[in-house]
Amino acid sequence: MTGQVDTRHFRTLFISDVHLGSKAARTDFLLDFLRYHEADTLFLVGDIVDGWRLKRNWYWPQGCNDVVQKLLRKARKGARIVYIPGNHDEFLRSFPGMHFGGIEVAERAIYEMADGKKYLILHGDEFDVVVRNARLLAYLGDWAYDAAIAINVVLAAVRRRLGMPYWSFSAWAKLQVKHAVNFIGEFQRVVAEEARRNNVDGVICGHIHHAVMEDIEGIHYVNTGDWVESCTAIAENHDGTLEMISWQKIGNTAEIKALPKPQSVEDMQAA
Ligand SMILES: [Mn+2]
Repeated sequence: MTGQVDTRHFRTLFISDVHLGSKAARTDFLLDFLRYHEADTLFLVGDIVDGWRLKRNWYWPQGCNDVVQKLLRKARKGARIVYIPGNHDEFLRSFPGMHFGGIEVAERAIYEMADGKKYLILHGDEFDVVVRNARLLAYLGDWAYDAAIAINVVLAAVRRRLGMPYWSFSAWAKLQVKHAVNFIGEFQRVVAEEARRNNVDGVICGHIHHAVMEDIEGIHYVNTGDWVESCTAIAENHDGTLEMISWQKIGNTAEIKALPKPQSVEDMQAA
């Protein structure tokens, strides 16, 4: 099949975990994706730039500039772009409400789809500590849950001060292969619970590099995946329905290229 790929237009697009500045970032696939997909609103759901990686070792090939230019051009042409920082680009968290080049920065957002359903949009790293200590926290109760999230924020800041890399959920989960599925399930459950606390119908997050759309006890849990391995985005159609798009190809063809597996611990730590 070599059929033409037409540009598709959506009400909203959600992408996350591009990790620009890391060698694992698939800027080639992302650029191609952005070429064929337009939206009125584009949410960048965190870890778009890998500030942690860049601080240690500056790596910024032309592909990274091309992605940034493409996004800025979309903003100039009238798309609303909202950047929700993640743990790897948390330097932006100091600037909520800031605008740069037509891009708004917000810590999290509540967004209404065309069908009236409301979604909480956040990156998700604040729940790492809850996932890792799920059993203990369940035993200690609600106060410990809130305290754990607060402590996670402080610990991340301390680690950053000391120049230590951010603890990586997906690298850690991959190393604990036997338990990884449980950890992913626990993350999804905790994030869905946060959506329930916010009285919304669903949640769209990133962080764990595990793209999925599913119902979790009445909450629509949606994860955007990443542009390191899965190369996925979530799109909202004009009727409010959501779909997952996987884009591991280049050029105006239907050819799908196999993605190489991450080569090193460095790549895995991109998460
Ligand atoms: Mn993250």
